[in-house]
Amino acid sequence: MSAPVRRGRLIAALVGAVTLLLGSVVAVVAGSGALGDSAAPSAYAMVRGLTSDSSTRVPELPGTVVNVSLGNMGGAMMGGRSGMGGEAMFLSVDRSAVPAGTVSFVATNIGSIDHELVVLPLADGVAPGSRSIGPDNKVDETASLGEASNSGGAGAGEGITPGASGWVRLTLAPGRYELVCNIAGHYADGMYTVLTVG
Ligand SMILES: [Cu+2]
Repeated sequence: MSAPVRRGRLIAALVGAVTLLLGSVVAVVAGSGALGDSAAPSAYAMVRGLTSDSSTRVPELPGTVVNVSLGNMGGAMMGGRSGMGGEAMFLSVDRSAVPAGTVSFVATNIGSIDHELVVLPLADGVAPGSRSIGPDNKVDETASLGEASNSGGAGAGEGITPGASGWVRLTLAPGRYELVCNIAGHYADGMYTVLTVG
């Protein structure tokens, strides 16, 4: 047996091994893809939310900027309701007190369902979270000073989608304010916090 023949068989064996290896990698990728589509919708929504987050460009906003995080635990499978006695959703701020004047709110949805930010006055001595909830599962927002509910834009809209941000610029007098999400059921599930303006 000559050397070239031996080398030829070796190459053939290597090509065969590589082909088998590639085949199994493709099978593994295809398998995990099918699993991801059918068995893990919340994980898919989370990844989609994280990737679309970077596509929201928030412009330079005037005054004191308050960053608001809107979110919910449990993902899409929870269907937007906790079923565990509330507090399954949250609305949090990066600062709880700001000077009076121009205040810009940037609301970012880090959850898996739509949310919004509504700014309401809060009377002295009244605890946040104590508003009465109507038959539509919302609180009265007729006294609203403004809202960020526009995905990737300013002001009012149809709700901020997962991963997106909305913003609103307000002029606030000294006092207490309650920041809420007034999508049906969300206030009852814990989406409120206090902002003190002074
Ligand atoms: Cu909400």
